[in-house]
Amino acid sequence: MKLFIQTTFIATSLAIPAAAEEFVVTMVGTNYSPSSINASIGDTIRFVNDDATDHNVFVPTASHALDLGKQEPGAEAELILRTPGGFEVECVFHAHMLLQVEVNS
Ligand SMILES: [Cu+2]
Repeated sequence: MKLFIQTTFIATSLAIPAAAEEFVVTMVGTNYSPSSINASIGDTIRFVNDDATDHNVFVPTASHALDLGKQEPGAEAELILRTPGGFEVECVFHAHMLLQVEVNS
């Protein structure tokens, strides 16, 4: 039983890179800040709405398609990066809000 637990623990550890980073992207002044991110698979982006208005993170790129839904002021949402490649994050409500993300394998 003990051996089984240790083996399971090692397998789980290998699946999650130890150096995974969290990038905090603030939505403020109807902009994403920062406006570009260079990340790796396993990293997380945490979107924090510091604005007085609603936002809605979405990605139209087919390989990374995503819709995090409406975020009210003060709300946070997380995106775990699982697929390599580049994509652009937009906002349903503000066409000029853009965030470039590059995910390295
Ligand atoms: Cu917005």
